[in-house]
Amino acid sequence: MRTRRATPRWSTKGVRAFAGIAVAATVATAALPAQADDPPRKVVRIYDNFYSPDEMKVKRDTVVVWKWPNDTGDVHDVKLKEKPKGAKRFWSDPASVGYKFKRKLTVPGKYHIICTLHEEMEMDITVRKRRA
Ligand SMILES: [Cu+2]
Repeated sequence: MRTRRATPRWSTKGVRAFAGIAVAATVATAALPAQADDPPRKVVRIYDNFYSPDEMKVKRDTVVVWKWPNDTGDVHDVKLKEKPKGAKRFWSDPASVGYKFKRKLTVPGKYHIICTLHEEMEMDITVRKRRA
C-alpha cells in the first residue's frame, strides 16, 4: 500500500522538476541577444618573427587576441613593455603552436608589446578614449 501511494507522488515531483528545467532553458535562450554587447575583438597573428598587424588603434575595452600558428613556428611570447598609467601588466607564456593569449584593454593610451625572444619583434596598440 505504502509503495503504491508513494509512486504517484514521486512522479508528480518529477514532472514539476522537469517543468522547472524547461523554464530555466527558456530564460537562458531569452538572454542570448545580450551577446551583441560583447566587447569587440581584434586578432593579432604571430609569425616568425613578427606580429601582424604590428600597429593598431582600437576602442577602449577591445579584447585583443594574439594567435600563434597552428602548423609550425618558432617560440614567441607577448609581453607588455610600456603601458599607460593604471593599465595592468601582462606577459604570456612562451609558445610555438596552437596557442592563444588575450587581454581586454580598458585603459586608454599607448601599449608597446614585445617578444622577449626576438629583439626585432614588437608592436604598438593605441587604445582610444571612446568606449567600444
Ligand atoms: Cu618571437
